Amino acid sequence: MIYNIEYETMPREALEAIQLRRLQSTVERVYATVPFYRRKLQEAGIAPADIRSLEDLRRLPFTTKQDLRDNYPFGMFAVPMDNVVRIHASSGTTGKPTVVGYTARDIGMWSELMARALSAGGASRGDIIHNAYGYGLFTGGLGVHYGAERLGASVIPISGGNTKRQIMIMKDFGPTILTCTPSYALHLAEVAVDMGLDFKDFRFRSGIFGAEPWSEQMRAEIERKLNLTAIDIYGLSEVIGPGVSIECLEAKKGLHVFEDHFIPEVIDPKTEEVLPYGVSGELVFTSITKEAFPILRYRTRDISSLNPEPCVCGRTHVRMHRISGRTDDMLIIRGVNVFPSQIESVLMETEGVEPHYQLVVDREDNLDILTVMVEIGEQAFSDEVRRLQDLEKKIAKNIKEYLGVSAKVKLVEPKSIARSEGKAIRVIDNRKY
Ligand code: DLL
Repeated sequence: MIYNIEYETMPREALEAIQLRRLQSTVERVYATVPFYRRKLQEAGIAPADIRSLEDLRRLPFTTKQDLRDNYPFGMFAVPMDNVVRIHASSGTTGKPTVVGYTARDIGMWSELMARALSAGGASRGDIIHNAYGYGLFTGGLGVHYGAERLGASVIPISGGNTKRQIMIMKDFGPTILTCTPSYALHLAEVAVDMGLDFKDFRFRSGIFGAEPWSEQMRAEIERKLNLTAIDIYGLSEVIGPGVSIECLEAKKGLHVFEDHFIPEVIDPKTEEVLPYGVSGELVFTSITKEAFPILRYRTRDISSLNPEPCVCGRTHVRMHRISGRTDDMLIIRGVNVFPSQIESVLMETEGVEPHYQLVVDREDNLDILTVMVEIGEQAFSDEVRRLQDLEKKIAKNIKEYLGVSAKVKLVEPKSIARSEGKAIRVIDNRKY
């Protein structure tokens, strides 16, 4: 079902007129209220009045994760803190997270977009939504939650983890829509089998899965094992959280971008030139309605392409291809974004450890397992076993505390990690998507 017929099926011309008006007012507002944007625009020689058509979007400077980091924590907010009612965060490239804020109106807009998304994925008022995205600083849990309530569905705010209890609740409460990461969906299916239960006996119709990369093969496996229709949902904290785009139940072919709120572009990551429809490159988003944290031309590092062809579902919003990779080295481990550089900073703060390490990522029972192999110095290597085990534990604890992700730490002999002539190979990802 289409939640907002007027906006989701708006003819292109009318949609573009709204986009232009909203873009102009966003540029005016950030110019007036965010010193970072004013400086960037001035450096590029652009005044807000220069934005006369949607084509002029290309003249605006890009925004990157580094810019957010430089303005940590609240430097890019466009309203006084008095008007900020919610703060979320996700991992930055080094120690500090990427922080975003929302006004009450932003939360209202986001709830509407998530109601639209859930609706596109097959949910409606009568549904019970089992929401196993994490609640907290991560945008997944609360994003889905507010959308589910806006839709008028019943939401079970179960959050992540405690899998056996989740299965018991599924059996007893009879939820009809499942929301979680695709890898957790497969893990749930396995645990159910271990408990002597089968998803065929549950009442799920649709699952709305995202927050990490997955593939058509994985979709087929999830649909078979969980006995439901699997829908891809995409989003990122910097733009709003989940609810930037979603597949429709009718086509399941590309994710409709909510273009009345976000303008997508695809660029060549090297030349930064805008690429035509159908060509794969880096996704860039501009928010055109957000108040607390508007963002101009945010470089997502996610790889995709855009398809403007009409869709059988009737929505007129452009579709993005499912994410096929990233242009940087960010890993997503059990839904947590992790940069190798963050692990490196933890290691570098630990005495006795050498700056040679490798991250190995595996998927066991559909759960991501991160193993950090670290070389230790000759001195430490001659220590007793117990001391080495303590060191492993200490590093694992620091990684957990610092990054929020569990890792197995393995100390290895001096000089045993292969040296490379060029770029060090820091990551071995054995997961099959
Ligand atoms: O993952 C928001 C979200 C929550 C999306 C729940 C969907 C469902 P971040 O933690 O900021 O936000 O991570 C954003 O996750 O740049 C992508 O690399 C990746 N990602 C998100 N959705 C998908 C997807 C949330 N459907 C980063 N397919 C993004 C592939 C995805 N990658």
